[in-house]
Amino acid sequence: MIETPSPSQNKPVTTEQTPLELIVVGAGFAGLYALYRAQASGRSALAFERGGDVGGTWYWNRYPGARCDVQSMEYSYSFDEDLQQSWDWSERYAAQPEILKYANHVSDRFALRDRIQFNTSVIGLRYLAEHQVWRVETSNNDMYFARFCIMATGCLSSTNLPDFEGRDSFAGEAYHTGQWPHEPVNFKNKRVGIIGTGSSSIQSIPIIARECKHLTVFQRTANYSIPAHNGPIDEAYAQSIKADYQSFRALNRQMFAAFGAHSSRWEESVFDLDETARDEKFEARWSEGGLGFSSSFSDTGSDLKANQIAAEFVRNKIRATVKDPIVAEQLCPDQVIGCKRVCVDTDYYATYNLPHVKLVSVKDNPIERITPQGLVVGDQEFEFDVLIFATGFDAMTGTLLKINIEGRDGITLTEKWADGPKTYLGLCIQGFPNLFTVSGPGSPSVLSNMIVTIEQHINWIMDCLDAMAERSANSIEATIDAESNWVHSGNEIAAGTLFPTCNSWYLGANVPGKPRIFMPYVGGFPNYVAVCQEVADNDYPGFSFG
Ligand code: NA7
Repeated sequence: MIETPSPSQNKPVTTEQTPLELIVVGAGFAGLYALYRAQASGRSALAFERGGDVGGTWYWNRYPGARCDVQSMEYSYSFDEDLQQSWDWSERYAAQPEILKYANHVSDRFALRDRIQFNTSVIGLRYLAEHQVWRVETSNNDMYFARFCIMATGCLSSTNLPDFEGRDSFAGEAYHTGQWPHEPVNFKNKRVGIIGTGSSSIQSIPIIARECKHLTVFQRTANYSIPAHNGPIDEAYAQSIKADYQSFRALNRQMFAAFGAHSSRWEESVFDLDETARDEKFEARWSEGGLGFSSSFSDTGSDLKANQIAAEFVRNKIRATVKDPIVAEQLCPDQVIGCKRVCVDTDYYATYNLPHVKLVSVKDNPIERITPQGLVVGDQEFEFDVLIFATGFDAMTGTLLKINIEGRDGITLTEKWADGPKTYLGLCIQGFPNLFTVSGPGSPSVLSNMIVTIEQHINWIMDCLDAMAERSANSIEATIDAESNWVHSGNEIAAGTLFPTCNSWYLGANVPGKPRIFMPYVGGFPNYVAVCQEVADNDYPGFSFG
């Protein structure tokens, strides 16, 4: 039964006739900024958060070594000068605890907590066309009404736990990296198995290996990883950024992925140089480390032959690091570099030189079943005390589709997206008026610096609400034509890149049965912002108002 909530700041009584202005789903970086903007503009707002506190992705992903792959000076909010001046990052790449501390700091500084219900999932959203409001049902059996919904649900917020036979029969300790316990996990004298070699695994393996008795890594697809060269933040560098932070932010917003303005990148083609000169440049880029390696030259991110040269450079680094040549070859990826998200590591490949670390390829011989003792691959049985699923996420759409979202005319989001996600600008969905997605499919999202994208999205949404107020509109909805054109042009841009050439989570290929659609907008952050701005400046073509 749905109960009437008792009145309080974070449990307001609402009705169809007296709705809140905004419901925000999620209290990660997107939800927090949405609340901040709502508060600053005097809009009533309430957020629901599944976790026990703020932070979203950084609340859940507490596995050993969890760290952002975008540098600290770039991965932070830019909306408040005092905030960005007063916060000091301790490392070049911030670790999860520090990012979570930052999310908490922002929540306290701007008094956002009062408007968040923690440990509360939104389980149903239904658009009541006759009232032009959304009815929101929560896991606490409460019900609220709001004019607008902002889905700040994150892109990597629904874990992917493959349906291995006997998966739940394991009798030891089992963890997923994306739902890591809050208490430290003790690996001392334990035999540990880890499934998956994506970023979460690549970050945690070197740390777990230092502590455990034996570590076995089950790899289906080898991944490219570039050294982070992490360390304490260079104070002089941090101060030089802070001296004119807004210019640094502006420079980064001009970058394809809204970060990396200070990283080396060459205008010339990889084919303009002879092998020696080319390798010197790759070497310099490798020494710098970080995500941008795969697009060091003008064509390494876009031309297959150029890309293969960059890929071979990394493979040679792996061969030079890993002493056992068989293991080294197993660790050498063969897909396009960058078509799966490149990883950024500290000592990942070198960890395989430790005598107690073993790599098992499950590429041709998949994991057959999980047993109470461990797992079985072919005729080999492995026994563990701890089994870690570093198997990733049902990315970008997983969390949205878990909520029963019913739009205008009773159509559900699950029905609407049966063949893959469709949005206009990655912000709105035809048939779902007054509902906005943040960093959703069709936006630069995971191909960009998420905090920059989040600020851009929320700013656009708030401007849109102002524009609606000016024209006394109660509802906004994407038209079917605008949505189709956006999806079509997004697919066309993606088809012209190297991105769809491998089985990545960008494509939904990691989740059995998920439609294979390249989900993020791949035209680059600056182009995306220009289109969004043009739409706003020209009275919102592609939208209908009611
Ligand atoms: P990822 O990058 O999706 O990695 C998941 C890993 O788990 C990847 O190596 C998968 O292999 C592997 N996997 C998934 N299912 C299976 C099965 N059934 N058998 C064996 N191996 C499997 O997730 P992460 O959490 O590491 O990183 C997510 C993002 O967070 C990352 O890109 C950064 O943006 C931060 P596959 O490659 O599918 O063959």
